[in-house]
Amino acid sequence: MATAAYTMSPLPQLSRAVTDWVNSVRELTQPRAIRWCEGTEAEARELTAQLLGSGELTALNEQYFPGCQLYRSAPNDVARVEHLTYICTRSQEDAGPNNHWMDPREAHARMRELFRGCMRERTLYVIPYCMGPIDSPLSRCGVEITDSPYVVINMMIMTRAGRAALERIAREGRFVRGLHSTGELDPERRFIMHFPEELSIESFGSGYGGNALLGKKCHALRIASWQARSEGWLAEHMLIVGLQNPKGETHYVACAFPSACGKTNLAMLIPPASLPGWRVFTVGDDIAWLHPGADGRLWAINPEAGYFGVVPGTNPETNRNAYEMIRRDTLFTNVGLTADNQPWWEGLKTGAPVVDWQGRPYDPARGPAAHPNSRFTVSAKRNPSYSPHAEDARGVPISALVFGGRRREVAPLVYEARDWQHGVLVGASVASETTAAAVGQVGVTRRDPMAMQPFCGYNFGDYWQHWLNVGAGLARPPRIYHVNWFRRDAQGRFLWPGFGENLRVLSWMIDRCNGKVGASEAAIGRLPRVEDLDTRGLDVTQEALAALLAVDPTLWRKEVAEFREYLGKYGNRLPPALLQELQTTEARLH
Ligand code: OXD
Ligand code: MN
Repeated sequence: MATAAYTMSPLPQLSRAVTDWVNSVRELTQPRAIRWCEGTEAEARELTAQLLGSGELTALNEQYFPGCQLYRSAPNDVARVEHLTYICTRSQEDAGPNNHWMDPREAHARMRELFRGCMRERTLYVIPYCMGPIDSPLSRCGVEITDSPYVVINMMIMTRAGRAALERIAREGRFVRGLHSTGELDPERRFIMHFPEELSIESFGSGYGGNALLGKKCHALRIASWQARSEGWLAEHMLIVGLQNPKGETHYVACAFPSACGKTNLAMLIPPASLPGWRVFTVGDDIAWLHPGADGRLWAINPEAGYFGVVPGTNPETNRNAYEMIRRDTLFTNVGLTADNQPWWEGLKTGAPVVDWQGRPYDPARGPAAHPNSRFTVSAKRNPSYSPHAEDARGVPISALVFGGRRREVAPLVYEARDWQHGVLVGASVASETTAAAVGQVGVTRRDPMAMQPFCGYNFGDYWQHWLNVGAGLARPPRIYHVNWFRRDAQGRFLWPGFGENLRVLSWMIDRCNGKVGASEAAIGRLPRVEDLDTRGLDVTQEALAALLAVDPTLWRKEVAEFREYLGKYGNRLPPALLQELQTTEARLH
């Protein structure tokens, strides 16, 4: 909302605080030029043309993928680096055992040495951005300084970037400062530092995704989770989806799953033909900011404006909306190429790769054509199921919160927490098999409370207490669930078809919220009986359904004992109410 006074001003004149900071960074980093981002389409086109000209981007087949480009990252820079990601609070305990910690003075000193003169032959870009609808009181702003034009074009898709954001910063007088340089892409000189007490981020040595697009994980989760605690709301690793039932009632559900567990697919779910009359609307696919509303409900906005999604596996059966969405005006990173210059990835049922993600002739002996963490960056407006309420300033009201993980066994298809306090325990107990979204071993089960292990900007003990406080203040709290789409049988086969069929589970939750359907009491919470699920047209045997809804007390006693041991790390920061809930569950299991 540009005001007349602002409209004609050059950007550096809008906010003294931003300009002072840019000047101090210029002195430190010594760029050849400075460029402030207006956020216009013409500017995005010009930058893209520049990157195409320099060979950093490759244009894709214009007939089948109009307006699409390919970017190849350095082969040693392909995922988030959790082991090099730090929370730098004055007290180590405030960062908690869930984070790597460094003293802020030491971190600043190290980073200053890395940043000194690092932009000498480069342009410094200033990207003012707003996380959330530009006119929403729930949104928060930041400014990223970077020397990577690839980061700029990503940020212009993923956030509301440019003049309007800077005008808002000028009005509000506060913003998150994010300083980024790709450095030399040396993994030995790579750090992603967060200073929640200063609302600032310093990232050096990576140009990839969450390490470099500072609005996303660094701001909208790590720094925002800290901000949210002091302001009474929640910043969560959750998709937001609107589900309209055949009667025309829409319920919004927010779901927290670890990275690469299908959040984007669930957010864009296509109802199966055997469930006619349902419609699904995407509000967000990765991050939700949840604010208590005056009506006692929880209201959510998606702070992002685009999707930075995992490409492999995307096809018309797994996610038709995403498949259609990424066929134009999309930036691909680290996918393979076909002979006629179309992007190619594993799980795409058509075409064949001739070039792999590193630009080499494709040879299956060298691994997949597309990197398992290859990504698309695309505007949310390209999503055929984009919700008409995704831009609402007040957000959307949340009926249910869902936690989940990727578990071969133990966790049933779905269960419901008894109340909010029990729901916090359920969320805290999430564990999941790791994926390629972060550097490290893939497929090992790790604790990932609320799917926030890599993203919570402070001590989990304090975070769970904050969750309890937020719930205690809600007159009409959402119900809380846990799901597991990834249960397998003894032969290792998935028991549940997933994808569109997940709507059957979500529909049970909505009916629970409306008081229309039953459940059976189990030690861990409430589960649907087979007859409570809408199984019309579902191709799953009765035995498989029974296995999916089974709770094995022996496995669960072991699970809960491991969880108790894990919680021990949080010592006296652990909320007593959470321990009480754990005791209740233990007693029920014995
Ligand atoms: C992501 C992640 O990129 O969670 O969304 O890793
Ligand atoms: Mn994510």
